Amino acid sequence: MTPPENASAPLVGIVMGSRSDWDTMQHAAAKLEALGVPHEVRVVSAHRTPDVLFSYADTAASRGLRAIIAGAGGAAHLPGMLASKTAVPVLGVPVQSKALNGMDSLLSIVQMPAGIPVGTFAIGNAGAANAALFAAAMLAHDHPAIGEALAAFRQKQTDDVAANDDPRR
Ligand code: RP5
Repeated sequence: MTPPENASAPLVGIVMGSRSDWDTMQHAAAKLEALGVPHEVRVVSAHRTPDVLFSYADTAASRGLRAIIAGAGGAAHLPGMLASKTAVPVLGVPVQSKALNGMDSLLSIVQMPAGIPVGTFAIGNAGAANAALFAAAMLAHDHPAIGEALAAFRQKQTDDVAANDDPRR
């Protein structure tokens, strides 16, 4: 018999290349929190802690993670390297870099050669928030409470626009 799933075990891992990415990646965490998606947050650098990256990827599926949201800036190898080491879907968030405004991050993450996909989101805060909403959508079928929270979020967003449709008010 399959043991019951631990309701508080993280389903989504949020990882980032540096603590300096948290300003951006906190928007993913906030959305997951609001939707009641169990998640964890870690700094894992492809360049500075490659062994940690490998072990994080190696254990992701067996620990119950169903999606990894990976944010990085500059030569942003983290999402692609994670994807190369785990079958857990990786959602990449290009962090806005100082030198090139995040174009470097975006191209590093989005231009994966065929064979190892990384879902790539917008540069910066919007990308982090949308990666979380996407992860929630991936989980919705198997976790109805997450699906209901996501539907309620979307309905409220729609209602807010309708209730404020005159920009002069
Ligand atoms: C990347 O280098 C990180 O993802 C971060 O966006 C960027 C700069 O890192 P720090 O020098 O701020 O640690 O690996």
